[in-house]
Amino acid sequence: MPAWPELSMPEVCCICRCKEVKYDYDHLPKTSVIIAFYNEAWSTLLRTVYSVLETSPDILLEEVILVDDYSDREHLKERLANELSGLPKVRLIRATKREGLVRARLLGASAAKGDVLTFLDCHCECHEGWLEPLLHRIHEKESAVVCPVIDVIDWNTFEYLGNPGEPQIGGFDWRLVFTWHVVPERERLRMRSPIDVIRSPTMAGGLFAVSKKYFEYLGSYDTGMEVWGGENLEFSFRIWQCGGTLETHPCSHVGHVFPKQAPYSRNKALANSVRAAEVWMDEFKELYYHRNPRARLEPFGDVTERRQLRAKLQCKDFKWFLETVYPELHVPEDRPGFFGMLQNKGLKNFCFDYNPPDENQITGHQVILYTCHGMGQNQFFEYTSQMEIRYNTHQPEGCVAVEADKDVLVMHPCQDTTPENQKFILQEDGAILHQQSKKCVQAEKKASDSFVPLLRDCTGSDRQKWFFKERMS
Ligand code: UD2
Ligand code: MN
Repeated sequence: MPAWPELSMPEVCCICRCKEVKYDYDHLPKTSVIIAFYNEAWSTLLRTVYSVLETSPDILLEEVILVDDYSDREHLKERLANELSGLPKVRLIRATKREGLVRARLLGASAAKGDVLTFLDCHCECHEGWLEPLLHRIHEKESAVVCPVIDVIDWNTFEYLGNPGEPQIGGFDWRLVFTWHVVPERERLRMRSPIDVIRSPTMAGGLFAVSKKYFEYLGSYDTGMEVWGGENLEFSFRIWQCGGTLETHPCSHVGHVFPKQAPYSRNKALANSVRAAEVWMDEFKELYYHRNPRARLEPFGDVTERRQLRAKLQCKDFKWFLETVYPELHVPEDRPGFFGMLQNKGLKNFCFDYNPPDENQITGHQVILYTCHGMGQNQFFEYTSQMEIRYNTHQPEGCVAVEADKDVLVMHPCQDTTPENQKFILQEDGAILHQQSKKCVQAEKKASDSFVPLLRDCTGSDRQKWFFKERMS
């Protein structure tokens, strides 16, 4: 039972309640703050360093380790070394070749003397009181990996905007893209108070604290990962499956600049995600490959050692993770022959396509037809045993629907029980019958070169025949 019965819906707290907490500073572990950077701007990098120094109680801060991942911008050379040399507790380590964020962070970790490693991106601003809750939690539970709430720093004005509403937790979709979610009710009921830690299936990746000993026990990072991407989900799966917990502390806030564009190419992200899938996801990796067929062809190197680590630590399987840690995630059925591109027979090379202007607001738009590309993503659909045509690459998922007296196909939110206007019968001859209206889905020309699926009287024509194809052949 929650400890605050006067509230009907248990709340996650705002920063005010946090200020009442008193910490036993003498008994908290000390931390090394590790900041890897590559070609970062001067002002954002220095803002990060100064904010750590100004907001971290001296007794809790062992050192700040900056790791230069072989930057080539002039201001990061001597000028930076000079600036930092006057600062207490700050050390600068330089990689001798480009390592990517995983190995750059590990360079910092191997030099660290603190009991706790606190990783930050190089364009952050720590908020007063950010550090104590993280260290307190790790002191209480060594196998807890704890993230601050990530506040937003405006990418144009660099104003600290904070975080509207309650903190959110991390998830992912079946393309292995990280997603944000509201705290589910089951978690609110588990929390002992509004300022208790919030368990999170995954982390965004950049900002977290972990006991140095526990980090090493868990196998630190997968050093086969290059540049950027994928390591956050890999580490999240590993923490949970191997016996730890991943949490966000609502009292710890750190601002972060979410840039429109990074100062480097992110073309290694796919291979990194494949490594995560290959080591941790068991048979569920197929759901990922179905939605991103390119991933199946991506060379990902050798993961033998990471699989050995999983065996050595006797980690739980991915099914356990999905059921126990992330039950909110819908697990697709992907029955053979019922997922992939949904291609028209009469119009040859045209497929169902859905491309919402905003990835986070995917419902409400019309489904169109587009030249089949075989890359999954916007052309991935699944026909389920619940008679839905699900668009389930993204989170939250969409289901194809027809509104009353309309003939166009639009995307609606999926429901636990399929609403009548979302029920389709995929017949053996390839016809897709909309059950409620008794009409068939037909490929039609909209303008000179654009096509759409529309509901029409069933005629049995080839333009009313459809088939699923997993990939281009
Ligand atoms: C998010 C994470 C980031 C990382 C990434 C997935 C947050 C706030 N940020 O992307 O930490 O987990 O997802 O990989 O959760 N860097 C290097 N060498 C490189 C590339 C990057 O040192 O080759 C540094 C970079 O300067 C920065 C950090 O790694 O300090 C993360 O990179 P980012 O800020 O470009 O990633 P972000 O925030 O978009
Ligand atoms: Mn960042």
